[in-house]
Amino acid sequence: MFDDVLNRLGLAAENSGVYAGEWIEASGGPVIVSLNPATGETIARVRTAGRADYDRAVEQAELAFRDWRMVPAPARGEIVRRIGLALRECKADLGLLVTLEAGKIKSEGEGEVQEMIDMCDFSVGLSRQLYGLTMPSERPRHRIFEQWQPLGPVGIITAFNFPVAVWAWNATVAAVCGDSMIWKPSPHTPLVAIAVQNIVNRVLADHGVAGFEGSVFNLCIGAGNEAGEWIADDPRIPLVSATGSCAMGRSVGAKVAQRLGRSLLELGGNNGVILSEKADRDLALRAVLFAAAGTAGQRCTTLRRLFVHESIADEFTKKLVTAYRSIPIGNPWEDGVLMGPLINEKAVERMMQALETIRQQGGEILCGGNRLDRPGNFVEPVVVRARPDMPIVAEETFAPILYVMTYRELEEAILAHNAVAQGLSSAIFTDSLGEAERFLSPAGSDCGIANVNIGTSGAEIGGAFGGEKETGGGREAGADSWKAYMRRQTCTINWGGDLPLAQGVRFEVGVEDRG
Ligand code: UN1
Repeated sequence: MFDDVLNRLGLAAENSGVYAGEWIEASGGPVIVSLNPATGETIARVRTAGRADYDRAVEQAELAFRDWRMVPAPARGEIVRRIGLALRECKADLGLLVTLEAGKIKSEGEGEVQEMIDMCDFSVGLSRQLYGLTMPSERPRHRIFEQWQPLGPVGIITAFNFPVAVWAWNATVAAVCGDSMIWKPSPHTPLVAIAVQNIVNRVLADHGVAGFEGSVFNLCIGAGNEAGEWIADDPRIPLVSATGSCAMGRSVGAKVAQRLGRSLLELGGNNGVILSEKADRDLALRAVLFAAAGTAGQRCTTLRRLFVHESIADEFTKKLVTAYRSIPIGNPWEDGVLMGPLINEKAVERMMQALETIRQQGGEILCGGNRLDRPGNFVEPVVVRARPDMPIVAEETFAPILYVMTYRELEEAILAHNAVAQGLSSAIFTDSLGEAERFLSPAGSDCGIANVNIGTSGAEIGGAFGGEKETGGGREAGADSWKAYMRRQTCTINWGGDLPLAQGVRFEVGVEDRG
């Protein structure tokens, strides 16, 4: 049905999943099938990497790094600028492919490509702003400064739910920082990764920096977790940036730490909103709907826990349930649809198990929770009346389940809000300056993202993205996240003829000519 889109993005019925300077045969792993989660139909097949295929890709990244690091950063930025231009041209096609493969609604599919474009623009600017500080030296005729050097091949592990934007968070920044890379996407969304690689290849073929070996951008699609483990264990890869579940991060983080490598982890969230009685409730209702049911509850920033002031809880919950029942669910490429399917059958099963556990733990399901009687992985979004002490509330179920709880004092709400292992995104809805500032104070939200009068999801790329505690502590995208992709070097230059030592230490050896 969408064959022309696939054609334009360079996809065939069966594709190689490994790019190592060229698309290679990739015979080491099994052939995987990309399914449209809205229909259950096969979109295309992908041959996945075995160890030898992976090694070829890393070798290409290593080779390219030697030359890429010597290309001036603004010239690297120029390549990224051209990638941004190419993405603008294929925004509709690539966005639609995200919709077909990940099940996101059309505007969100295109939004992801927009996020990639934004990252390109940001990184181009960054390519002239990889600033190092200069410090005054305590010694005469000395200068101290720090500079940021390229790091090496970066491993990029991404999840199905932001299958291309998260690549851009990492790849565009890594590229201007002078790093080459190897990308391991989710096996649920291999086609969008191949399409992105094709776009990058086209740009490099037309405008690449001539005369160097290897390949800066490489792709290695694995059938399961293996390829991620190869990256995590590989001392040739000084930085592993991984986005996904806490379980994945724990495994990858431990392996990278074992070899004393560097990891940048962006893991699960269990994001909360505090809704004060002093808030604009209509605004809050709209924000809660997008944050909790948008992307079918499959963002790491999805709102999962809503703490409502007890004085407005009944009225707000009633409105919420009415709104939930009117969310249009359906084929994500159709206009007007706001909620598409879950990514796969397993995700539906996990959601159904979670609903069972919720009932057992005394949660009251106020609406939703049925699987739709049609092909694809469609479910109704769920509102649950819950208590913060229900164990399941502390878990991240990657599905549209919203726990509504009540509070009396703000302090109590903040405590309950912070009482989970994850620390990604959070928000308060209030028109009280005092309440808002309390939420943003050191004794407030403990998350990497803390918002006021705006939901937990849908962050812009300009700010650093990531979270604390079991979310992993990494920061990607904007602000000064680039520093993770470079090595810091402190340099002291002595331009005088003497050799004074720091801290006044004296170390004089009688070396003068005694004749
Ligand atoms: C994720 O779910 O992995 O803030 C990332 C947001 C998006 C990124 C989510 N910009 O919801």
